[in-house]
Amino acid sequence: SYHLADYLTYEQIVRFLDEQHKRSPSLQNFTSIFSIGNTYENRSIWTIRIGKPSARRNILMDCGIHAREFISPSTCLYMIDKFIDEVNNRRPSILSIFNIYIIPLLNPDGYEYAQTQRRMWRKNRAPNNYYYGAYSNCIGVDLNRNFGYHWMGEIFFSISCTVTVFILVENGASANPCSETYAGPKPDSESETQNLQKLISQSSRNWDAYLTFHSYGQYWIYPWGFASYMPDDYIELKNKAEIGSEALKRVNGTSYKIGSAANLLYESAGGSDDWAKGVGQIKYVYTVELRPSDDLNDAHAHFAFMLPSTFIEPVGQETYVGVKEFLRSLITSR
Ligand code: 0X9
Ligand code: ZN
Repeated sequence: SYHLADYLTYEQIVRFLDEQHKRSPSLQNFTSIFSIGNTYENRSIWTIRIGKPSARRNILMDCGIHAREFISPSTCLYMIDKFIDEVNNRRPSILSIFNIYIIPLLNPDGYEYAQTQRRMWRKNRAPNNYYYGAYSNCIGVDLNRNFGYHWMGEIFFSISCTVTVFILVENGASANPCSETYAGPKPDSESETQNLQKLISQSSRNWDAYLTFHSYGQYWIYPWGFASYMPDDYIELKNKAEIGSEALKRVNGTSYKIGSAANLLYESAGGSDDWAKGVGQIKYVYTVELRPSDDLNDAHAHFAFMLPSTFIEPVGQETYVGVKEFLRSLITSR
């Protein structure tokens, strides 16, 4: 296995995936690497699948939707390394049951920009100069506001037969291209959004779970984000989140809070999680907000998005254990 001492660049991540792919058994297709499509700046969004030939069920995870959340891609890379250790070993494991698809960096344009130009960049790097809607010099769409399930939290009131009043309720998403939470000119407008949706929609795969890793705050959250009511099956989602977060805590004592996105954090429409559940019809959907805690009594809270690279290992280690225990709990339930 590999020691992740620093936050890698996009180029280094591409090389890392290639090396990981090469160290898995060459005769059998235990791992494969493919691109789900390109970004606005034409970078490939790389994905790795890890699983033994007998694996029939599928799990999807992504990292790096938000550019500045560096601990997220590093945690996906850490988990890739550990899952490949595991697929290489001869004992039966969850990888005999699940193919795990991991997208370590969904927003490489934003990530590259955050690493080289502006550390606190959050959005993608698409310009906002279309000829419908307002022209703006501001760049970037918040990909986690762009997914077309209750996008912008829109509510239509039909008054009589002819007049429709369109009321925008800004559920944590903005119509202003200069905002950090700009939802885009229309739902699903961004290529990063569309590429993830295409992967989820490929009907040949039936996804058991979708986990999307963000930072920060130490939350293991389930839908919905667009409104504060709960999915019908939220008890099951909550139970599995508890299994994962309890295992995670046993590693380094890190505690996570569990709840629905709108209740635990704030209402915000257009998230990849809401889309995965509402449109993609995936049952177990979670946004995991990694370290640090956002509790100001916590010694590490002040690091916020700038978690030092010394945290890559402990965060990766505990998250891997939590995710694995969560996956194990899925084996018997279906
Ligand atoms: O606001 C977000 O997009 C996420 N938090 S972050 O600090 N990483 O930006 C939370 C997303 C929760 N899910 C939904 N609101 N759908
Ligand atoms: Zn985020």
